[in-house]
Amino acid sequence: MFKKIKSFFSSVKQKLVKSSTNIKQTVSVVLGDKIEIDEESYEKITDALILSDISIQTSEKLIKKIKDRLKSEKFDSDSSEEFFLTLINDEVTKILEMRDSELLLKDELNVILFSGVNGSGKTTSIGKLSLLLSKITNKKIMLVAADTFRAAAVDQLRIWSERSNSIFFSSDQKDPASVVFSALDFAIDKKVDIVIIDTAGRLSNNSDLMSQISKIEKIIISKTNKPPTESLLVLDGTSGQNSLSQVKKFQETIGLTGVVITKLDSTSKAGFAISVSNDYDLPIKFIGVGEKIEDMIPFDAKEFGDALFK
Ligand SMILES: Nc1nc2c(ncn2[C@@H]2O[C@H](COP(=O)(O)OP(=O)(O)O)[C@@H](O)[C@H]2O)c(=O)[nH]1
Ligand SMILES: [Mg+2]
Repeated sequence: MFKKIKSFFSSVKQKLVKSSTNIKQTVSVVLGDKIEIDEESYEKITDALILSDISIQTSEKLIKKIKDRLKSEKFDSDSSEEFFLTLINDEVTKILEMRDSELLLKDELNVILFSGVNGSGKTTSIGKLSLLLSKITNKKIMLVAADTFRAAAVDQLRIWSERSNSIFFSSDQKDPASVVFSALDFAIDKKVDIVIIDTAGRLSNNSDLMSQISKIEKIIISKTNKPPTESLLVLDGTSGQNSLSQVKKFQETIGLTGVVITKLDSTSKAGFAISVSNDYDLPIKFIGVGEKIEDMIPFDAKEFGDALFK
């Protein structure tokens, strides 16, 4: 869907440079002029992958796949570093390609629910997405301010709706699920094509937050007779693997269809994205690499692999 404006987006390679430098340097130091990879080298490279915030489970899986391949493929000791990085790149891309990263949109009312903890980048990502969609489709878009916890959050979303020429829905109701209820009535009445729902990331406690998001999902199901078209969890890339526990909690509470990983421009931990996909069986739909609209990039496994390892 976004392919026709591909040149519009920032260069993933440039934005992920902090993450890629680490892995490449280690591989270069470890392999140096080795003519074969010994156990010690494998261990050092595994450590480097883990340090770049790929989970232990995923790092070990990658190394195992590479070992298996080297049983039948000859190790090219003339360009050991490049050869090895190509192997990792290949395996990482295979993992990331297993799940469909394309944003799903149907010819009916689409509901896109955004969830995630406070500050992860939900509102910004929604703003960028509505702008992107308004650029490439003629669909009627509506943003719903269901983060009733903070007044500033409502204004922040309103500004994005103005910039993207989309309909803005907010309400005086304090209960976010009630806001979503009214918003969906309105959307159905006005024949809106895409409803994007912004939610709160912090309530008085975590179980309140989880029951709130679950209630919102139930309202969507009862109003549209199906789960949200997309249910996207937004993760702060700078938290790296620390945010993996959030994935688990949200996944236990609602049916996620994918993740958006933000702030990958300001971290060396981009590797954790591979674990999100591998360990939780979720596609990455977008990555955020800065504050501008061109900095929210539709995820492409090959491009991501190349940015980290090529
Ligand atoms: N560098 C960078 N900053 C981001 C990105 N996405 C969001 N932010 C910033 O993160 C902060 C929190 O974002 P916000 O959308 O308000 O988070 P929310 O609480 O989840 O709605 C804001 O200052 C955003 O500008 C990104 O991809 N890169
Ligand atoms: Mg917000």
